[in-house]
Amino acid sequence: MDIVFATANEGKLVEIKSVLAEFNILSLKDLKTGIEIIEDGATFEENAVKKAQTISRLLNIPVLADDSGLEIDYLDKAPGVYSARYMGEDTSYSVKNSRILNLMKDVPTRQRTARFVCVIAYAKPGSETVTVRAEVEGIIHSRIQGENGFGYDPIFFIPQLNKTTAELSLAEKNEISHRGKALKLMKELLNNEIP
Ligand code: ITT
Repeated sequence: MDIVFATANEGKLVEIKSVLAEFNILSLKDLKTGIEIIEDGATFEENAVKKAQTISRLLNIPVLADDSGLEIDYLDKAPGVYSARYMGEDTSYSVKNSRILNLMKDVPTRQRTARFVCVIAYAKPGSETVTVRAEVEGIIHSRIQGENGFGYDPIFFIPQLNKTTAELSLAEKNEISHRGKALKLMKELLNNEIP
């Protein structure tokens, strides 16, 4: 079964395709709609719903969308919903991550708490849009560490695993991550509850 996932983020897509392996996932790049969705919501929910509904209405088919980001408590939950645009959309993550580490360089471990948040929305023509949310707690690491994943993974450290999420395999990250957990919740909805 084909499922449209309204994302252009390749890092997300790798994780999405791995968890939703029984579906054929089509991304915004596959659809070539050329449409740019302005993510102007104040919450992850608003942005995920807007992305899913915009593409669902345009194509008149069911569509999934993910809005996610990193909340750093010491930075008043920034970058939060602005995670992709933080310090400029075109700034590389090695620069963004280094700058965050620099902003936090004298901050003790107990004040370095952070979480990744993921909201996935499912919009279907003629039905109420549904959302699921999941989070994973961690701390901002003292250095860039790990090669896997994408975005802020090399600075997001999970003390229980003694690793950053950039040191986890795809399967390990999906097991514990905000997106992995949200995708599993959405998969249950798709398989059981949504007519
Ligand atoms: P789409 O809207 O096309 O899906 P995007 O990258 O613009 O792609 P978001 O607006 O949801 O997506 O921004 C999410 C940002 O949060 C993403 O670009 C990363 O910087 C960060 N992020 C989210 N999940 C992450 C993860 O699992 N690992 C590392 N960084 C993550």
